[in-house]
Amino acid sequence: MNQHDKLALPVGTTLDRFIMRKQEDFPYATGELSQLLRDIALAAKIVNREINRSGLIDIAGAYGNRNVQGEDQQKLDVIANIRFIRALRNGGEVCTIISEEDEEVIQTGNVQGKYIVAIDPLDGSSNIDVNVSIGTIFSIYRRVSPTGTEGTMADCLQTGTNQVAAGYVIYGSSTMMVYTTGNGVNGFTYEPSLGEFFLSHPQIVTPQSGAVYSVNEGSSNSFSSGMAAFVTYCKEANYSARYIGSLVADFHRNLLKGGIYIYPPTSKSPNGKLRLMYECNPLAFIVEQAGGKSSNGRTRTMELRPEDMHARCPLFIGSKELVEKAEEFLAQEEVVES
Ligand code: AHM
Ligand code: MG
Repeated sequence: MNQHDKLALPVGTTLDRFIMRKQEDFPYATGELSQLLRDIALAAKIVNREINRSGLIDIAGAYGNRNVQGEDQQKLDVIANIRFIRALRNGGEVCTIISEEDEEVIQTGNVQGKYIVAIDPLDGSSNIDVNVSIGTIFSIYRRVSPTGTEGTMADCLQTGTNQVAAGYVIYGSSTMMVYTTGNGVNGFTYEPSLGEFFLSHPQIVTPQSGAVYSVNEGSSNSFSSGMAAFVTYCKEANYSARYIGSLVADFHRNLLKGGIYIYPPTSKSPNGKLRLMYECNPLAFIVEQAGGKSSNGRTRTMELRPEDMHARCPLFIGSKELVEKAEEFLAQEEVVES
C-alpha cells in the first residue's frame, strides 16, 4: 500500500456512531440508554487521563498534595468514583447509583431518570502503584419503581438477568471499552490522539474451551476439596496459570483467548471476595453474550438473588467447557461429603 492509499484509509467506527447505529435498530428507543453509555465513555476518558498521569502525580509530590483546582489530591479510586458519579448525574438518565466505593445508595436527583447503575469505578486499584492494568466495571438496570420518585432498594437489588447493559473499561497497554446491551459483545479501543474509542473487536465470541486457569493459588490451603481437585485437574492437563490479580485484566484475556477465572470461597473470604452487583453480574452478562458461562460454582451468577447491594459471591467465569468442568468437580465434592 502506498502512502497516498494509507492516508485515504477510513479511521473506523467511533463508539458514539456505533451506539447511535444500534439505537436505530430499535424503533421505539428514546436514546436515553445511548446517552447513558456515552456518559460512561466520557467519564472513562477522563479517568484514563488521570490514570496515565498517576506516576507523574507521585513525582509531582513536591508541589504538595493539591491539584490545580486547589482540591486535595485523592486516591485514584476515589477520583474515579467522583468522575463516574458526576457524569451519570449530569447526564440525567440515571435516578440512582450504587457504587462499590459508597456505603449508601446515591440518589442523583434526576427522578425522571429511568435507569439504575451499579459501578465499580476502579477495580484492582492496588495495582496502580505498580503500573498493572486496572478497570472500571458497570451494570445498567431499568428502574422498577415509577418515574418521578427516587429510586428504591427494589430498583437496586434486581437480579442480573434484568440487566439492560453492562460493560467494562480496561486501562492497560491500550485502553478499551467492552460492552453489551444483550445483543452480542463489542470492544472499542481508545485512540488518545483523537480522543475517541474506535470499534476494534466487533462481535466478540469467547472460545468454548481454553488452557488457562486464573485463581489466587496462595489461598489453596483453604480451597474446598472440589476446588482443589479442579486445580489439580488443570495442572495434570498442563494448563497455564495466569493471575494478574486485576479482575478486568484477567477476565479480558480469558474472554479473548479462552480460560477460566475463579474467585472461590476461602477462609479469609467465605463467600468469595467479589461483589455480585459491581463485578460478578456485569461480567456474567458479558461472558454469556460472548458464548461463555458464569456461576458461583452451582448456580448461574445472573440468577443469584442479591440480598444486599454490597453482597459477595464466589465467581467461576469464562469458557463454557471449563466452567462446567469446575462445576462437575464441585458437584462431586457434595456427593463425597454427603
Ligand atoms: P477490589 O475491588 O478491592 O479492587 O478487589 C477486587 C480485586 C480483583 O480485581 C482481583 O481479581 C481480586 O481482587 C484479587 O484478589 P486477591 O488478591 O485476593 O487474589
Ligand atoms: Mg472491585
